[in-house]
Amino acid sequence: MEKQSGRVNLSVFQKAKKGNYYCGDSYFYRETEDAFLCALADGLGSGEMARESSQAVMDVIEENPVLSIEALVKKCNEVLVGKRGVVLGILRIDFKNRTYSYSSIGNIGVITVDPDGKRNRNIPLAGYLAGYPRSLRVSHGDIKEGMIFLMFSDGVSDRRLSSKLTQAKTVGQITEVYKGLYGQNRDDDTTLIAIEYN
Ligand SMILES: [Mn+2]
Repeated sequence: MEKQSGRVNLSVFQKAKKGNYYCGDSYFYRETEDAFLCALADGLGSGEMARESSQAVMDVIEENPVLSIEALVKKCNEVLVGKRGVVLGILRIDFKNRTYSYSSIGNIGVITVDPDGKRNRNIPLAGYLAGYPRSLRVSHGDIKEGMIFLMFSDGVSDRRLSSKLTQAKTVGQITEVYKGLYGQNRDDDTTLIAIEYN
């Protein structure tokens, strides 16, 4: 999946765990005049039930794209009552203020790569969302042209996201190279989203 218009380029590599039809990971993105929003959820376990939870959370985000990250997480939590839990990452880029913010609950990885190649790996909060309130940490920063964000489920080991991989020229190349090197190696549902701000 690739998007190459607007201010943000995006490329996604997604595959279900070996032998599964349903991928338990779901993602959503949307770009408007004001902002870019991207979210990734990994339903606990795998298969159809995992998919149901991660998709329910993406539906909430799709229906409420202007809410703050904190408010989105709260709403996502509400929809999970009686369902399997999820881990969740949300990234928002605000074009007017030229800032970004993201939050990760549980094992959704976020790596930022500055235009000069400096990488920063977010340490996600432990745990998961499962219908009860929980604390949250939101990271903020100023966006720079050429900045890259990688958001990925735990089917992607961050050891595989080497600086060589992130030096690729386009987001499409990042996911292509990943797929070529590790695409067959899937002990878990795998989603890698590469995002570049222009
Ligand atoms: Mn997983």
